[in-house]
Amino acid sequence: MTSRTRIADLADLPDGPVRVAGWVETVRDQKKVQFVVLRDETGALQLVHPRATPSPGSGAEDGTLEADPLADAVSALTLGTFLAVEGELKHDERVKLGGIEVKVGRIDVSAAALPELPIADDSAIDKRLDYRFLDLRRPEQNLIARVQTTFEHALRTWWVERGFLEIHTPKLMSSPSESRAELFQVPYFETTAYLAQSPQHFKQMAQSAGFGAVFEIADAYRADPSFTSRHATEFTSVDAEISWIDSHEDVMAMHEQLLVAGFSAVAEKHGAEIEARFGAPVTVPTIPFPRIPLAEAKQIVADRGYVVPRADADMDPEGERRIAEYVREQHGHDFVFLTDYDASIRPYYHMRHPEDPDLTRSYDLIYRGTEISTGAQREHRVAVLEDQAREKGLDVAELGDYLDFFRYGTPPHGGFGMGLARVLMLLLGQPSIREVTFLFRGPNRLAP
Ligand code: AMO
Repeated sequence: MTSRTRIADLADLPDGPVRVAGWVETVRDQKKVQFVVLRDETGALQLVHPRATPSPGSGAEDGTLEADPLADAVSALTLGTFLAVEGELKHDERVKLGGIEVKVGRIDVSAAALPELPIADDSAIDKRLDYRFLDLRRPEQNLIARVQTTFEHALRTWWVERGFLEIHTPKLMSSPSESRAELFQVPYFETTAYLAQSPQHFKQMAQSAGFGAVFEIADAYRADPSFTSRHATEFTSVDAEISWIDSHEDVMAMHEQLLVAGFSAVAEKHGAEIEARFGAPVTVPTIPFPRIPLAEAKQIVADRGYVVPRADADMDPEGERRIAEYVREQHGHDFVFLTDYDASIRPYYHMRHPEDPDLTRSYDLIYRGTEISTGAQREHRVAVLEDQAREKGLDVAELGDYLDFFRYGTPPHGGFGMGLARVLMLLLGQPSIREVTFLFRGPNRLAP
């Protein structure tokens, strides 16, 4: 392994020889001195090379430059080129970029970039996605990747410390995991397989397996033709499922504590940098998050002048924005659980309220006006589950394996699924999940 000092670690070193490595961000090729800004995954550094000055009597006093192979190498550097540099570190508070610079002694080009980069910082998002590997070099994108890492790590830690098991469920399935809508089918030898729309079936299976509490962070697939800022055809779904709950309230209690753990870790580790780069602080939410039954939320929004188009339907995006506005005004909170959805707009596997079977023990979580999650207590009594499936017009035979999970004993259970990119987009004030997804997949985006 080539030894190198990461740029962020240079400030703590004394003046002296160092080896750094990264890519060329800018070159200022002046007559007397050359400057290169070198960036790595931790920061940017000024490299300096004073051109060789002509020695008296060399015949070069007339303005021609002294032979200086290093200067020629610097002049030849194209933006984006990856290279390693050996040189002398010098602390100098006049240097704007971090008060340090490295005087170049030797350059080893790893791979030179073509002379013209195909995108700039302000290129349109589609063009940037065509060259996502270059787009991801921007410090904002690097920060997003670090925030995602910290957030996921904090969720995992929170779960693992509480005895949850991490599961990896198959993404190739013999039956649809949510519904026949938005379903990708793939040829599978002599038959057809479906790509998992969520780990729903198998995280519930883990309850019947006696695992108690499980989580998974993995891809989910939806053949969703929409081009909104919050829909992808492949997305990272954050899922949890727990046994022995009394109602969806227990799921919400777990969900909000988990998010506080995730947001606290992000605020602590990246809060200052997020504020500097994206202009807004990270707000760690307080517990409990407000909870409003869906019917009441629709009424609140209607009273404030917006009638959700279909009375029997879910909140539409405008309704979500309006209810979030109300919650911000009344409770000073960025989150709201909308609860007790009508059975008619929920999947058959959501448990109904015993005292009002038209309503489910379910919720959606809205963050800054956008849905980030759905959760519920599940119907674990197989006869009731079959009835509810039939009521929705489903072929019970097609659900075969899934229903078997509940035929040999199962505890009461529930859980949620949450879109990782939606959380990051809203947390970091980004305009689209395309900005916070390593490689976005949509109806017209299959490469790179
Ligand atoms: P649901 O279908 O509401 O519920 O999905 C849960 C969350 O996943 C995210 N999501 C998406 N993100 C990006 N692009 C998409 N096309 C997309 N579709 C969904 C959203 C959404 O809130 N099995 C249930 C969850 C459960 O009850 O445990 C489910 O999948 O953030």
